[in-house]
Amino acid sequence: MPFSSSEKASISSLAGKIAGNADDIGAEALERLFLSFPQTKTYFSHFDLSHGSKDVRSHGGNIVRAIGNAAQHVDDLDGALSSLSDLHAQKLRVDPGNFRLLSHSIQVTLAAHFPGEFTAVAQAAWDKFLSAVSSVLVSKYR
Ligand code: HNI
Repeated sequence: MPFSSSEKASISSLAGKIAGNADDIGAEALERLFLSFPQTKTYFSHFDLSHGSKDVRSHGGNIVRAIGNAAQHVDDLDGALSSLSDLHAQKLRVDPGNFRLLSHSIQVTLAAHFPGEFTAVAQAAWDKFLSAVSSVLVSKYR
């Protein structure tokens, strides 16, 4: 589904704001994921999952940077996320249901950090964007 120009504006504005703080925002989203949905921790048994750990911060930063890159290519998410899509489908084999859980945790994190900007309209744009990103990341499973 294409993105309207106002959706693109909501996505790129917040993506720009989290880029400078990628490790913090990403670590918080992951911590929320692991606390609210403990079953997701099974994919990270090789990580130190304690609060503020280097593993969680660095992986959180990777996720936020990947989202930032996707935000700059909303009209070509398939192309922008192609190698990440291969990785998640072929190597990591993350159950597709987990992507909704991470998308939710990311949105809660955005709401907590940007209460003024993360309006209902902005959230709808981010929800659409994160579902589109997730669709690409699970598209190569079949
Ligand atoms: Ni995901 C690795 C981005 C959803 C489990 N993931 C990555 C990397 C990026 C990334 C970037 C690092 C790639 C590399 O090393 O080249 N992951 C994303 C994005 C989403 C997502 C943008 C959705 C928005 N990943 C998920 C979900 C799970 C998940 C939902 C499981 C619950 N990802 C992993 C695991 C790794 C991973 C596991 C490997 C981590 C490691 O370093 O060993």
